[in-house]
Amino acid sequence: MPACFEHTSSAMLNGVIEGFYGPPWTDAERIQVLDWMQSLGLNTYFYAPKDDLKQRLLWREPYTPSELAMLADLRQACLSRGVDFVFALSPGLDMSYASSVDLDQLKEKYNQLRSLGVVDFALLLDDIPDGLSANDQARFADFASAHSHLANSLYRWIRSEHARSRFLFCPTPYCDRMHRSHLGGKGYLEILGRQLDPNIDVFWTGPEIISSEITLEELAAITRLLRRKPLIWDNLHANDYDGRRFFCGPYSGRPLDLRQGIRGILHNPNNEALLNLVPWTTLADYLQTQGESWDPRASYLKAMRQWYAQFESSGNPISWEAFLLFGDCFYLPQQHGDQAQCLLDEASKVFTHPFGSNGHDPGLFRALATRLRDACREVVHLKQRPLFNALYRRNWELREEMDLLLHCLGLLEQNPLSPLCSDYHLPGTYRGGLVRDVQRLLTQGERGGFEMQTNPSAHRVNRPVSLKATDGRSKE
Ligand code: GDL
Repeated sequence: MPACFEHTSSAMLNGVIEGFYGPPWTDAERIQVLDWMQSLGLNTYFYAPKDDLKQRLLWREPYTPSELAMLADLRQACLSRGVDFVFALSPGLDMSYASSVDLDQLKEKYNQLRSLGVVDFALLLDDIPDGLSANDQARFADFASAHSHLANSLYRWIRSEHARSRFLFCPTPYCDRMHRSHLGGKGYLEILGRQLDPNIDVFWTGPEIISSEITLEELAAITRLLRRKPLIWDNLHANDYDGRRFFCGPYSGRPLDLRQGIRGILHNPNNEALLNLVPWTTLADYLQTQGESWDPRASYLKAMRQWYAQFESSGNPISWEAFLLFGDCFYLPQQHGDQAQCLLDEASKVFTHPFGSNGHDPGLFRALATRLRDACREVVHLKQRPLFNALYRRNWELREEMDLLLHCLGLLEQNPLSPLCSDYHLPGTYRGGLVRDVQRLLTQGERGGFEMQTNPSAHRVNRPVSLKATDGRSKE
């Protein structure tokens, strides 16, 4: 281990968090990610996969020699590309904050990484049970004091070996909404701000977990409470909460002046590593822009040009226009790209009025839907099979919907009163499954509220079946 080390990044921490729920990236995916990071000038890779069991649920269990070898290679791959490596543990699911045994076990686990030469660490206490056990209550006045105590102890211990080690901390309330609802107890952030060592960086995701906007003004209050600039954990493109989507829209909703009020931006992306080229290219563009204005769409178009080069098909070429329309269908969580929005608007004009009654010409809708369907057909033939694999599910679903809409348009054009049905979109196999059926019970309005579905037949797609009890008797 070098006696003296320099961080690649002396000031802002900008880079990638592997911090999502779901299968962690493979070695090959991580190398691809790091290659991109290097070429984009992103300086920090943060290892925190929620479902590396030994990172979170089974945090007490040591890594095996082969797991450690993987982490050593990963750290080395970071170093050789000029990227800082940060390692996190998330013991909050069952840790006792008053237990010296637990503290020692935590240190032992961090020590495994220290033995590899890792110097920067994090403690993540997001998404954990909210409150102290009886044992811990006897020792700590509140949750925030327990967390500050733990983070400070670890920080001092880590710094005792390397005076410049970084230590990052994720609090239990990590966005405004959680703060307002007093997650972690009333005054959590204020206590944390007071008690936490001022050199520890604190993560913040903005007004929401998935924040469409983060502004300097909104951060002022939190900066005051934390007594430090927050480090942004950005979930803008995370898709672990909805496996039917991914996001390739631009880094946006963050005005340029935000950069002055934060310690950095670590971006927790799409689970599928290969789908993050545009998010990271635009993030890097945002971070490096010198001027006063930031145009996410222009940055997106530039980044999409680069991504387009990877969409070579073994069949017919995908046109740039079709590729852009495809990307616009998977833009940002709360926003469709322009072309996709246009397609949706045109489709609404066709399918939300009695056909022909509004005198609308369906030509533009047909052209866009056909272009999109054809692009989806070609995505199947991508030369880059890992990219095809990453896109497969969402591509399939999009193509099915376009097929259906175009088919129904054809029926309506023959007879505006025609019943709309398709041999390829049948109940059970199309939009089927328990989750879809359950989703139909409560429909969500634009403002977030839910309405009950009071027509019971509307949500039953399968014929009723009799359930067999496990002892073989028939149950109703
Ligand atoms: C979260 C989790 C994160 C997850 C993201 C999106 C933080 C601090 N934690 O709340 O691991 O990927 O939501 O689902 O953001």
